[in-house]
Amino acid sequence: MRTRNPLNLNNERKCSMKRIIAAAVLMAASSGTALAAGTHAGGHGDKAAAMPIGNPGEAGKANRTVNISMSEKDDGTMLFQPAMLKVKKGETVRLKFVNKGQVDHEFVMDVHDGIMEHKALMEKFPEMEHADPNSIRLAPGARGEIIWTFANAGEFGFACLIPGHYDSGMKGDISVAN
Ligand SMILES: [Cu+2]
Repeated sequence: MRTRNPLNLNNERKCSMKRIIAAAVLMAASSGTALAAGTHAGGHGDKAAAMPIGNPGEAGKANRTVNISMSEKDDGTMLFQPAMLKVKKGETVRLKFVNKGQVDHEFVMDVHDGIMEHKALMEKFPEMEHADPNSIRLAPGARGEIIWTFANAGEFGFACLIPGHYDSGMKGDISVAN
């Protein structure tokens, strides 16, 4: 049950949101061009350094672990527990996830606008998965983790952007204090 590196399991199937956005822009700009086919590999990593919410952290610097579960309730509600994270600017945190539900779930953290943009894209391209370092997708029963350094103070968010899940309640807030 313990998965050492779930992020790398299906890399060839995944593509980053940046590439989805690029593909969407291309589709809008030109039709008929052979676009994006087979270009998904290696589409993530370095660009995370520029994210306002921070960047992938070093395991050795993580002095705190936060356990986050993903699940559904009988009434159709979907949720993260907890749905509120409080961290300090510069803090490196080990976010440990477990999908206790019956369907796939994901965790994506970003500025609120970024989450809403991702949400709209996921609704247009429901088959897309992101492999960005600020996200993780887990099958039912799977576990995984993200080690992250929250570089800037501010209010951020997280969500599951599999179509329908956000609207069923899968969202939360990250407050990064100075
Ligand atoms: Cu979900």
